[in-house]
Amino acid sequence: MTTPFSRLGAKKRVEGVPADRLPPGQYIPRGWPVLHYGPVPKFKPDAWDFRVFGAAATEARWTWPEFAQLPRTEVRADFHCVTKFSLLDSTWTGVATTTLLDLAPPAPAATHVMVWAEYGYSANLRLEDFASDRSLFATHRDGEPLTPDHGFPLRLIVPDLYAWKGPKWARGIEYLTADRRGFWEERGYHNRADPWREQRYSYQEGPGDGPEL
Ligand SMILES: Nc1nc2c(c(=O)[nH]1)N[C@H]1C(S)=C(S)[C@@H](COP(=O)(O)O)O[C@H]1N2
Ligand SMILES: [Mo]
Repeated sequence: MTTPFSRLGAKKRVEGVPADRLPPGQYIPRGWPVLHYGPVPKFKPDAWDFRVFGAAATEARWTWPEFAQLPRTEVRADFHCVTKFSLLDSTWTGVATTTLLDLAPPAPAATHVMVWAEYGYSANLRLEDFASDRSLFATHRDGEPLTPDHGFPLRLIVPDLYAWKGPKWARGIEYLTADRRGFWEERGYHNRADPWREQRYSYQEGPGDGPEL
């Protein structure tokens, strides 16, 4: 019998977490760390919009009141940061990526997306990873609105990839007809970012994993 979440020192918990829940090299910290590059943007509801552009069948733009009216979904999922902390069992609520794909579909030639956030942060994803029925633009975690440092009002959650693939303070989707590296993918992180295959760094990439650096 295993004790769930027995402690390894004061902050690193690994024992007792079922092996199929914690990808290799990850641990459970206390609380929910805040991690990002640059300052926390201030939400300006009147200026905020969410745009779909690039290789789109038709471009789309939602203001904050419009976005807030979109159909909502709930996903229970874990979250894995490449710096090795994992957050298990969160309930995320927000707008499914599949809903946005239906409302503002890509052109047939689109293969990838770039998700854009405040201050020019970006993350690229294969269209199929973005379109997973577990991926969503979240406004809430465990019933509470996101706090500003965790991405309020909107962040992408892609449970099956490392968390840098989920921009906080998301503002738009660019459909791409060829893959292009996002912010961290240009700076040494793996283009694909599957935590179960421990795809942390770009030097681990094989042929076909990403565009030339
Ligand atoms: N806009 C933006 N989103 C971002 C980042 C960032 O630097 N800027 N960092 C990513 C990384 S590396 C991680 S691990 C998660 C951290 O989210 P958290 O601070 O809510 O734990 O946000 C991701 N989203
Ligand atoms: Mo991260």
